[in-house]
Amino acid sequence: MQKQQTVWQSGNLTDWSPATGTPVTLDGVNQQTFTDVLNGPSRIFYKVRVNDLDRDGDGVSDWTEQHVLGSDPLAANSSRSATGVDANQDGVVDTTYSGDYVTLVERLQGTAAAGGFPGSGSGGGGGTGIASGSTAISRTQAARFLTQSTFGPTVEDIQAVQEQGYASWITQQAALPATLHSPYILGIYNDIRGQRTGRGYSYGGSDNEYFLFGNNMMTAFARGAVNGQDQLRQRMAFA
Ligand SMILES: [Ca+2]
Ligand SMILES: [Ca+2]
Repeated sequence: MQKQQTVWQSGNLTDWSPATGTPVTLDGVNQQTFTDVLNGPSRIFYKVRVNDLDRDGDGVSDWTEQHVLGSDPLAANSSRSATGVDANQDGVVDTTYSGDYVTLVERLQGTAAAGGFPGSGSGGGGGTGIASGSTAISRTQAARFLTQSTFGPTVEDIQAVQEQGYASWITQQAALPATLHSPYILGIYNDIRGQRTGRGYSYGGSDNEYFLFGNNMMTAFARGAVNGQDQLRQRMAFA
């Protein structure tokens, strides 16, 4: 059983309390019968709450402990010791999280070396023997990486980094053909000498003695930065 069902009762739909009575198990199904409800002196409302079973109360469901973390569903700190958290970083521990919950959060974020559990100071996770997950890249980590290596993370890039890993993504980026500025410059040069249909550049002078402003070189770079697939190369050029 991975779920916990509880029956609650209320007389006014606002104040709820656990319903009295003891369920019985019949053919593997928990049942509870309430008597004298319909003809009682006042109305009573009932509702059923279904929660993930968390027998050790560490904030991690039994199912997750057994099938994801491999931790003990009957011991709150089976994977590591409890960790104090100083969320506002004023030097005072605000609350304490159970060790298994911290392990779950680290699993979601990636390992301590690459991200870790916020507030755990030393980075946590070391030497606890918690298996695997060491190569998992969280969306947060991927986004942080892409903020540094591109002109902004996209959903597609985050997915790619998560799937490929950092090194493979960099290798792939390096192999992409370079987004060159010269085709754009040549394009507007040809345009100004011809039909002048382009609106994406600026020029001065007269019809016969025209010239391209120097800032067209800057827009060539910006176009590459925004549209180029070789984001890493463009970002390095920018740096
Ligand atoms: Ca638990
Ligand atoms: Ca546990």
